[in-house]
Amino acid sequence: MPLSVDDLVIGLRAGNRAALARAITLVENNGPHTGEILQQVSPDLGRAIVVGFTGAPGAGKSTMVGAFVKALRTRGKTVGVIAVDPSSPLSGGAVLGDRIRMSEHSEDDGVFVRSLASRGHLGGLSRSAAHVIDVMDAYGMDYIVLETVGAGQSEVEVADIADVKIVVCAPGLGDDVQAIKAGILEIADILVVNKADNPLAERTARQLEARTTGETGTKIPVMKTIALEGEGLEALTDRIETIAALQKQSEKGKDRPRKLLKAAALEYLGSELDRQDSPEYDALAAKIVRGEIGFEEAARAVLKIAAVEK
Ligand SMILES: Nc1nc2c(ncn2[C@@H]2O[C@H](COP(=O)(O)OP(=O)(O)OP(=O)(O)O)[C@@H](O)[C@H]2O)c(=O)[nH]1
Ligand SMILES: [Mg+2]
Repeated sequence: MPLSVDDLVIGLRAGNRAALARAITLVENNGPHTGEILQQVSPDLGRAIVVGFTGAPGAGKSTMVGAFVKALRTRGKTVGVIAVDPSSPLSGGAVLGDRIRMSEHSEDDGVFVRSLASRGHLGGLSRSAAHVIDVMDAYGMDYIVLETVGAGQSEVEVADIADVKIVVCAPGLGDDVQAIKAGILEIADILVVNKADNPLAERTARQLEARTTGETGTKIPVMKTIALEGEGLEALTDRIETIAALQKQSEKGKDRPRKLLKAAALEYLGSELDRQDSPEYDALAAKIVRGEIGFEEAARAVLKIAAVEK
């Protein structure tokens, strides 16, 4: 590597774009120097506001992220964008599409876009995203925007890293609202029904309003947008800024390190369990099959075994 990590971090802090690109490449796959870079930037972290957009494929997330970036730039804010590519080979084109859609910002120094491929296993993706967030934060981005498809557990985890979580829905869900992956709607700070140019949007918005109560027991606000035309994006951006400001003041705003710790612990435990070839696990599994113990009890026993064997 031509530059030392020290020089790289100096460049990053000074807002050097090449240093940003380089640092992201180094940390996104947890390569060598990752620990050193993250350690050196750690005093700079926690300034950026991380906004996650998640939702079903084709709901309009990328279009909305593009419009959101535009709204933020008009307000003089700098933005890093991380598009998380689900592992499906079908999505190769979507990522390309994302790049093209973001290209009106490609000449803009205040915007930096990076796509992450979800190689490897669950948890690896949230770690990669977390690393890239840290690097963008240290660079001085005011906002960091994450786009993820809300299809699997790993995407829920990635979305969970965000300070402000937006779930994007398309109109005409009907009874399918029930089918939206459990746990996705509940994590939202704001639910957005996009494609409000579709007459079904109003009904979908009302169905969502009727159904959703957030983690704190309060109703989750439902907003409508036409991302393609930028309609509703000013109101959405206002709302995001308000929620972000409140969170930065509250304890909840300091949650990111805790969430990352949880993700790291789960990932660690998962890989330990995958590696384990213990007859004790087999015995527990057999007991579950015979109905002698429940899953929760067995899981507690597994944690004990894992702790002892370390
Ligand atoms: N009618 C209408 N179409 C929209 C709107 N927003 C986005 N679209 C279209 O919906 C399609 C999907 O939009 P994307 O922004 O790629 O959706 P996405 O959620 O990022 O899709 P994936 O990343 O593939 O999951 C595109 O053809 C968009 O042009 C909208 O407000 N109204
Ligand atoms: Mg997309």
